[in-house]
Amino acid sequence: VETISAGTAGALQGEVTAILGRLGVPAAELSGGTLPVRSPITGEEIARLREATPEGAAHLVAEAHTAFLAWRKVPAPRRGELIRLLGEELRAAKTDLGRLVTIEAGKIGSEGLGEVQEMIDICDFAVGLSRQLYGLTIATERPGHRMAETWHPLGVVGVVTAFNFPVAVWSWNAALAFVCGDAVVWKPSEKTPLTALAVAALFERAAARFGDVPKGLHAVLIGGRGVGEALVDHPLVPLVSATGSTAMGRAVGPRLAGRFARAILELGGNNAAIVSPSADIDITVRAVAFAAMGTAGQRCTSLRRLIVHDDIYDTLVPRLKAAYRSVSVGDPREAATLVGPLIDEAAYLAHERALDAARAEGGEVTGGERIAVGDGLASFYVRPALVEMPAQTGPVVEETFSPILYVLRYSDFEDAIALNNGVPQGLSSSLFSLNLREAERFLSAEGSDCGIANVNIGPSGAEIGGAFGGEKETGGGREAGSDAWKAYMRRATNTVNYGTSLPLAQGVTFDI
Ligand code: UN1
Repeated sequence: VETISAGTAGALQGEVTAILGRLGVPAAELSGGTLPVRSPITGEEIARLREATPEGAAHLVAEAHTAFLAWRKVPAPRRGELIRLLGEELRAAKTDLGRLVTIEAGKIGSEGLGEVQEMIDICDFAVGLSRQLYGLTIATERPGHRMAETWHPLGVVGVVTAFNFPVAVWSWNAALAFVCGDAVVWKPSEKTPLTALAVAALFERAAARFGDVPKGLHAVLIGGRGVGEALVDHPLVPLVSATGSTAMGRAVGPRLAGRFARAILELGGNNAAIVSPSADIDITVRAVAFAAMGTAGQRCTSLRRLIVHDDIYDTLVPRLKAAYRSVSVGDPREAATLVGPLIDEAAYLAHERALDAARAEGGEVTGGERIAVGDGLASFYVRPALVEMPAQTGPVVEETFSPILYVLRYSDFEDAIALNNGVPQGLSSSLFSLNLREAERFLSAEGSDCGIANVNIGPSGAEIGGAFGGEKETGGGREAGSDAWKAYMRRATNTVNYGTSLPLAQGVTFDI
């Protein structure tokens, strides 16, 4: 076990209480409950929150539904004003909230701040959207008729989020849902409830400035599976947007389908990058380093598989190994750190299991070992692992939420695409190539089967302007930009007869 300097551990609870106080969460809310909250930086307990009960969750959903009935009558551009104010609150709170993300989720400083920036960006997007909830006018086959579609608010949207983007994923959903005229009930990860309380307090500040936001339009459910199930099963929740593991999606999806509710599922990824002989090596090394090691491999878009052409393998892989050996792993509060901790012990054990399984399949592992940071007992830091694999087998086809990059070889581009697509998950993918034919092939219908396909950038770090999500076991949902807003509204098709006769469609006659 390698040991790295401790940083300034110990004072985390005080800092958290102070930050939350500034953001509007009273200290009294942070103790006396049953849910311990730990910082992955040191493993120390930073709060102990009271948990909602399933009955309490049902009550908050009912209240949110009542709020929705009022909110849906507010004109959409006026609803956009609430999100404009939320964006202002987030700008003012960016340093504090970013720091809280660092403390609670273990992200390095720029990534904690980047997550808040992603929230600000989606607020801006949603404000513009509030004047663009367009429906179509459609040519009708009948004289004297007009056909159009109208988008109406949907209802209470359940939002279930994961620890790794504890606040941005809420914002992709909530900013759109509010301008679409919906209410939101949020079940954050049990591992990151403090950032959720902070965001809820900022929302309340924006709501107070707005003036007449109906009570209960936004609610947070702190707790575990029981409250999540109460949200997912509630008949007054027509849409649940859930981000997390494929296992979670398998539990949530059928429950929603059973009551014909909508689901936006953003589940596991197992993202690959193909490196062609024509690739710009400097760009490739930097992109791979960020995508595979950044966020300690704990993004759903993290790069997990690298598919390298034989002709470039011996140039690229040694450079990557050097980067893996030298990358700074440590306390994410220190400016020089690039790789912070894993979220908890379970994540570390999964990391170890995957590396053992890879070795058993003939994998050659560089790095991957645990690193003691501070006293090192209750925190779980690892050196990112690069694993040269003989074939795409065993742990390579699974998502392990840690910084493990499996490296595979190819000689034929079609085989590389087959490897890219040859896993159950379908979130994100990249190609590094300066060859136009390869690039267009990769992006074509016969290319990558993922929801995100990139050229000469890594698979992670998407902007909010595009629709975000993926296919197959990733769940098929789309969030954030493009026309993702349509999932948060219901569409009505309207036909109006302004003529003096009643022609029936399809030439049907029915003369009485
Ligand atoms: C996630 O990991 O759940 O594209 C979301 C990205 C980020 C979002 C990741 N904008 O990496």
